[in-house]
Amino acid sequence: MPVALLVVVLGATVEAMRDVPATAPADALVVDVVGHQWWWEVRYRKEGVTTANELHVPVGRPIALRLTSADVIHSFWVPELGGKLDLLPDGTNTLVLQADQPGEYRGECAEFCGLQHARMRITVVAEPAEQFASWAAAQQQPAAEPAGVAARRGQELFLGGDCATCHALRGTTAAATVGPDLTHVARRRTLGAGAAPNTPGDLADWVSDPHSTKSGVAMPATDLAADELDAVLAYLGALE
Ligand code: HEC
Ligand SMILES: [Cu+2]
Repeated sequence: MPVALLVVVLGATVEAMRDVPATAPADALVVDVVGHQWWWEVRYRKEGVTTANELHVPVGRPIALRLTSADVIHSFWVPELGGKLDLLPDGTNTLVLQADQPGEYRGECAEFCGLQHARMRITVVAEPAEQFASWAAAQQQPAAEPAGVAARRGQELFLGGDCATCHALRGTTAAATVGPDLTHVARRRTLGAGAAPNTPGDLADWVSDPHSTKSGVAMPATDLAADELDAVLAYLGALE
């Protein structure tokens, strides 16, 4: 009995493995996904879009994820979309997936990668082609110009201080890639790879001390004075 059962399971496994394409179809949307401790960098190179912890995809089109890592081994896993593949620091693995239904699919890092491994989540947002196209068009825009005195001061503080040594804001002088691209941060659903929802209160907590939300993150607590922090928050909160 056990032998017969194993043979059946083996047969089913081989069949399933055949269904997982090894190479990307020609019409696939190519997205680079880079694992970091503990967040996901998401780049649509051809479209000129960079974001984090959120993978937007058009429904019904194959997506070729080019997976790599900036540090240790991570693993991309979105159970409802199938497939699980490692992100290696010294190579690129390609995972092809497709969402047939619009919706949000939760995923996570499936390889222990350090202290906050459990808070390394990713959301796949599958939307109809036109909606995806308008999302991408909005993401291609440079960071919104600050409106108002507080936001303008916030931008100066951001660009002149520590923030710009780790983060990028397209259209400004900030171009660092240590942390997530913040060009359209106000549009994202979560902060810190799913560690907190992206509300004004959580954003304030995160910027003043990210370790209270996600201890051990590679971002220091800020040394900005209270009014400076408010200005930076006014600026970031408007980066739609
Ligand atoms: C030493 C590098 C470093 C500095 C300096 C730094 N950050 Fe970060 N920041 C990071 C990293 C790394 C993350 C991602 C952490 C994670 O999710 O594990 C991050 C995440 C964030 C996020 C959440 C983004 C998201 O989509 O989840 C915001 C907002 C942010 N930083 C704002 C700021 C601001 C404002 C400053 C300046 C006051 C700043 N950071 C300074 C490295 C840095
Ligand atoms: Cu990981």
